[in-house]
Amino acid sequence: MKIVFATNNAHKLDEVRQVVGNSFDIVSLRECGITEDIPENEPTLEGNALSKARYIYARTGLDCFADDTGLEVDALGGEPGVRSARYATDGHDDEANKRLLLERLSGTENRAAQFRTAVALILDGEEYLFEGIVRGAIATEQHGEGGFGYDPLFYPEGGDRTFAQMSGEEKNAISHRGRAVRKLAEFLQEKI
Ligand code: ITT
Repeated sequence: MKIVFATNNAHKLDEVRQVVGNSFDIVSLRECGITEDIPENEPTLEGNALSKARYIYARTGLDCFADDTGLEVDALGGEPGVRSARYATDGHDDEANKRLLLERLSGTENRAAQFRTAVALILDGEEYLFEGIVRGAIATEQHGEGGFGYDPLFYPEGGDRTFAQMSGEEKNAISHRGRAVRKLAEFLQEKI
């Protein structure tokens, strides 16, 4: 089965392909010839995931899914959340985002946080949502070179390594995205 993943983030594409293995043929936007930024102006992760999937479905007419992910920090009332990509600037400046997060949490003892992923699927014109959450804590400085985005600052619960200190497989086994995409894959297995 072929399904389009509506993302411009190459790291997400790698992670999702690793999770689904050979069970599905995940087609990238580049393979569909789509290079523009997909609008994400909704106030929730679910809304953005749906709007990205709808945009690609309207463009291609193909079954597709999208992922919207946010880092939700308890002491910041769930921020940066849906604004995680544009936390520090209008663009996707990971280094500035991480700096701002550390600044906002400076001197804060409660470092509890979670990553949350909403996956929206459009299959035969019907819409479905899946969620994956991992609880953890924000580090006081960056650790590790792997992963992407906020990974060097996130210790998943019960671990002493950040996501950026783990292999892709280790991250996927417990991550927000791994969890949401395994739900998606199970659902698709039942449908085909
Ligand atoms: P698409 O919308 O094209 O899928 P994106 O990079 O814009 O890609 P999001 O809006 O979902 O994706 O990302 C929100 C922010 O959270 C962004 O700064 C990412 O770097 C970060 N992020 C997303 N998933 C992450 C993960 O698994 N680990 C660390 N940071 C992550």
